Amino acid sequence: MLELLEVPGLGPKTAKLLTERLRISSVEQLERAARSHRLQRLPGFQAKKEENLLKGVAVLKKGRERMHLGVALPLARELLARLQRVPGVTAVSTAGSLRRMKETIGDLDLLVASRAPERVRDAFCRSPFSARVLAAGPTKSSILTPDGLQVDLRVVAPDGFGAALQYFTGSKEHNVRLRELAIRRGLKVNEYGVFRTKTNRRIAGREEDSVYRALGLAWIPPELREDGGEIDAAKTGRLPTLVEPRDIRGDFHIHTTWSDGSDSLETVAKAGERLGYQYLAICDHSPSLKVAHGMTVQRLRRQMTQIRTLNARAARFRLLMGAEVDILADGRMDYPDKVLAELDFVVGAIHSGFRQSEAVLTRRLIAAMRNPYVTLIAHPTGRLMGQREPYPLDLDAVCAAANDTGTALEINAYPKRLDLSDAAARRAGDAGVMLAISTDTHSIDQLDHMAIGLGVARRAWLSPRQLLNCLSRSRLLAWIARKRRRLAG
Ligand code: DGT
Ligand code: CA
Ligand code: CA
Repeated sequence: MLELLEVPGLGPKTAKLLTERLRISSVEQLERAARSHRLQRLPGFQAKKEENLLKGVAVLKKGRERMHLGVALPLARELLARLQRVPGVTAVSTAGSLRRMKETIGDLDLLVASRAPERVRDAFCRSPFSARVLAAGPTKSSILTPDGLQVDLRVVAPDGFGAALQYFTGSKEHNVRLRELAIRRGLKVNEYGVFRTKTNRRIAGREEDSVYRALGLAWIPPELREDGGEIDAAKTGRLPTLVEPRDIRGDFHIHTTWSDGSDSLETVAKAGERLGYQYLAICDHSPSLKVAHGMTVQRLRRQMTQIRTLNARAARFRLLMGAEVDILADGRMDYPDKVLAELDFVVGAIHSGFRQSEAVLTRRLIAAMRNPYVTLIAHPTGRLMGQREPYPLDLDAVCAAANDTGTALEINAYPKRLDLSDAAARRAGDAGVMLAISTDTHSIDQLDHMAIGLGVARRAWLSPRQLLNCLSRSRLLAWIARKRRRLAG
């Protein structure tokens, strides 16, 4: 029954009915029964309900097939640290979709340079991460981790590391384009290097950047290698200056024990200071979100007092007084304007009424953006990978309103959200919208999800000037004040 409860939209009552009446205990059995319309024999089961359960199964299966970055990144980090220590290893790197920071990863690809490949293979296949060895050759091995995730390892000679890294980073589509370009220039690219077609002489391959240079291109950051115009941009010197970790001055949308977070204001402040940030915006929930212990106005004001006290002790770092405020079904905010005006930073979020139509949801978000005090729209499409599809939204209209009102849109870095997605964030960025990466942190270890949000921002071709996080504290506050002045008068 527990497995059935993982299906989005399937509650305990239905699960009980399914196990007792139809002896269904797995997601696979449920899918088969729904497809052959056996569920409709149960009391109270209409075709619509059967259809909805099938949709839930599809969402769940999609989430299971591929791992999200929150799982893949730490796993890769640990494996690489282990391989780095094997004698004879001169370089290690991630490759494939993880190096490109795609939002979900099919299998993990790792690349190692070494003159003693057998030692690397043995260390890999005998590590505690290997529950089953699928292949163990001198240059290519594959394992399954105890959680059933596949990891592919390739070991190459040090003088071909760059070419192999380029090749195994992909994407396949990017590599196809690159090979076409090479042929037009009388060259050949493969996993061993760049060669002149006529003489078969190798002209590049030790460093990845030499591969691109040999083809007349600037080095292309892995996050852009999706055949989305990056090769033309590299040819003509129009690659964006992508945002880097060191550009990030702070984080927004942080929860504490005042609502549903697990760390105190003080702990969060210390963690932000340790990260070298100038600011963290504390954004606990508003009263409508009862399940998350939303704060009454009175409690919010008590929290503000405590933040002021903490800030008085800090030297360079500051907590910003904020809130994650529900956007109600009719587009009004869950705190009155005069309370919002007391805050430094206001995140507007939809947490209910996901089934409204596209027109209504779009109007609702735009109404929130017209509020002078709303700084940022959180997780604009509401998706939760493996759990909930995004709700329908007119993204172009939302972007236009964001520009009009001076409101930023969020790239929520929580691994199951990544909302806006890379594609949507690129569209918003192209439309001139200001974006913000927030970790939506509920415990301080999640502040590290910034790296994942940065991956999305980079895949969206974003530069520091397009991100709120890259503003110094005083510029950030000035940016917020401008909207308030313009719309509140
Ligand atoms: P994934 O694993 O589905 O998230 O996506 P990738 O991009 O990691 O794909 P994967 O693991 O099949 O292959 C890793 C990289 O190897 C891929 O990005 C491009 C490169 N590659 C080069 N030639 C080929 C080829 O003939 N087939 C495949 N599948 N990949 C190739
Ligand atoms: Ca892969
Ligand atoms: Ca692979």
